[in-house]
Amino acid sequence: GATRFADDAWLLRGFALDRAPALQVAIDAITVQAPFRHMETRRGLRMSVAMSNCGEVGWISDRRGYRYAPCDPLDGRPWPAMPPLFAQLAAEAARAAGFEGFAPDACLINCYQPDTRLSLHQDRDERDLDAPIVSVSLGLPATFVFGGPARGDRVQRVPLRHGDVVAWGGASRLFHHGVLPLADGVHPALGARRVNLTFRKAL
Ligand code: MD5
Ligand code: FE
Repeated sequence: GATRFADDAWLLRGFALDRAPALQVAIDAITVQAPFRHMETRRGLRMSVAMSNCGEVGWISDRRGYRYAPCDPLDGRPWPAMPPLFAQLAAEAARAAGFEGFAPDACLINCYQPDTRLSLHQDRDERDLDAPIVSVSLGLPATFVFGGPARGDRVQRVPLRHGDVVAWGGASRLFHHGVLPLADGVHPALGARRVNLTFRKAL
């Protein structure tokens, strides 16, 4: 079932579990074309999360800042297409959380290894802030940290495991969030990593 952990924020435990093997095959194919890489921030810091993308546009960061771009800066070619399996899963999860008609055009693929973290931030580079965001967790478990509209708001910790899906919309779409440093471990299917698919309508 779906658990609401904030206004318009829904945790769908195990929603992607039966599709995890197929997702993994698709992720492997995408990351042969567009390998995971550590992007640089505007300030010149290397991000600890390794990233790739599929879809019409991909999220990138470099010394010029953050943006969505149609091509992979590593080779100048368009990002791999979003597999129908991905778009279907994202739309189904959004519907299960009460967001009808979600059609993502961007999927950021985050790869965490032990010690990798994602510091508290907001997602606000997207044009349509009314569209929800759907995130799919695969591999090692992580602790998701979820705050509020202000950076200093108190945070809740939400454990995310292999196959879990979260959908955010409405008010919580712009809330601060992050991921605590990944604990050591080996997942039977994915090895020593967590892979997160973040679906967005960016254009
Ligand atoms: C992750 N990724 O687990 C998360 C999942 C990112 C990112 O945060 O920006 O790549 S997406 C979590 C998310 C998205 C939109 C809103 C909120 C959380 N939220 O309001 O908490 O790699
Ligand atoms: Fe985020």
